[in-house]
Amino acid sequence: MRSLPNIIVAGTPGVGKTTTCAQLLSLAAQASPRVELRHLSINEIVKERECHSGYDEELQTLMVDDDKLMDEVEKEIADGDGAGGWIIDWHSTAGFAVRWVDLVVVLRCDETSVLYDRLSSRGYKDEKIQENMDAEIFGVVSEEARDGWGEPEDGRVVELKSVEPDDIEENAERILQWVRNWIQDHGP
Ligand code: DAT
Repeated sequence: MRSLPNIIVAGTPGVGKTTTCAQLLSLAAQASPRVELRHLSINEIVKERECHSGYDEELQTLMVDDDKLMDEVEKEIADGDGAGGWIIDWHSTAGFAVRWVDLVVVLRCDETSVLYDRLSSRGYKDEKIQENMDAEIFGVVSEEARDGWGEPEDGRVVELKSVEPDDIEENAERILQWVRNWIQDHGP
């Protein structure tokens, strides 16, 4: 049984997942009492443990081997110490077992010009920017999360706006508060 919840912070590239995770981990480390969250960057796992079959030049992305990736993820979050507290930073929820994850936070940036600027400053090609903007407009990540963890009213999927700089702090605070509530509800 986990003593802390596992959370996926998901969303289209550029919505602010890594920035929000960093802020959340920093708030949790400074909190009193401290909340022992740990960051699981799936990007790093894909690269470091070679969970891919090479680089797709057209799409400017690594071709992820989902089976291999999920084996590696399972080693960390399911077979590890089992204590939970993982903040999983990945654009997608695909492949994650529902039982591994207590909450999915989907960050949303519905201001397309803002998302465009963030993606173009990464040097993405126009096609890649367009593909990601379409995914954001159609809410692809959100739909996928709801397929696995239920509708937002069931309480395991939360959509948070990530447009303005203030949203980062606010979202990190909200997620930390959710963690505190979870601890209270599941405590010894
Ligand atoms: P992701 O991890 O979702 O790909 P990121 O955290 O790397 O995104 O953020 C991409 C860029 O956008 C980065 O320069 C920080 C900026 N950014 C993210 N969320 C923001 C927000 N809510 N307000 C202002 N800038 C934001």
